[in-house]
Amino acid sequence: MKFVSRLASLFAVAFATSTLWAQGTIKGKVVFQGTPLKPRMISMKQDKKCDALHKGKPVTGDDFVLNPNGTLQWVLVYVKSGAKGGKAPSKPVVLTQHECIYRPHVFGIMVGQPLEIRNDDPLLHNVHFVSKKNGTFNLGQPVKGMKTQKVFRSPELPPSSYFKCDVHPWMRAYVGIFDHPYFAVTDSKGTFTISGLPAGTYEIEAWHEKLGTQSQKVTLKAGETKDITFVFKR
Ligand SMILES: [Cu+2]
Repeated sequence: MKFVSRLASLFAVAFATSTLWAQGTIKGKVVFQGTPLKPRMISMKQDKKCDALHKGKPVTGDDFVLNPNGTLQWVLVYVKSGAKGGKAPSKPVVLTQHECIYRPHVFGIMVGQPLEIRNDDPLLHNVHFVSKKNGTFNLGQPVKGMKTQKVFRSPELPPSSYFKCDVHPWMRAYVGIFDHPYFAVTDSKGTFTISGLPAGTYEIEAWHEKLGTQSQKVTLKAGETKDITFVFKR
């Protein structure tokens, strides 16, 4: 009997500890209300090879992507304040130049985490990184299959940190560089998930290339999942 009660108290302690340390999740969606921006149509005629990859058809830009369900894609959502630390993953984030477009258009990476930049196209791209806190670099990738790795050293938010291509002026990708792992980018349903958060109060910010930033405070109990919505109006 004594053994059973001791076992029970042991379980109680284990349960309390796991609850205390349980990680929480902030997820949700980014909604758009108002008059949508007109899609930016990109003509690739100035590089015949790019144009041929799209069979001569114009391509819609990624700067304002309104999903069929009224949400926005390519919104970077991140913990602006209240979060600390975390080890940078050794697994690289991949930025691809595919059919003369950067993929993904917006992404997050941790300080110290490798970024692998790839050329998927049988033509010359020039990866030109511009920033205020992480210097600049400018590298040619003339051959399909080329890969280059880079690492960033300072936290920085877009739009000051971005990639362009000096050969193809329509190409652009934005990067958010973080000293913690709590960030996500909205998908084709406008949703995001930031998981692994300890209990606490966080300022969550959402950044859209054309519509600026929105923020809100979220208090998370241990192990809790909170569903939040950002609304961008125009
Ligand atoms: Cu290019």
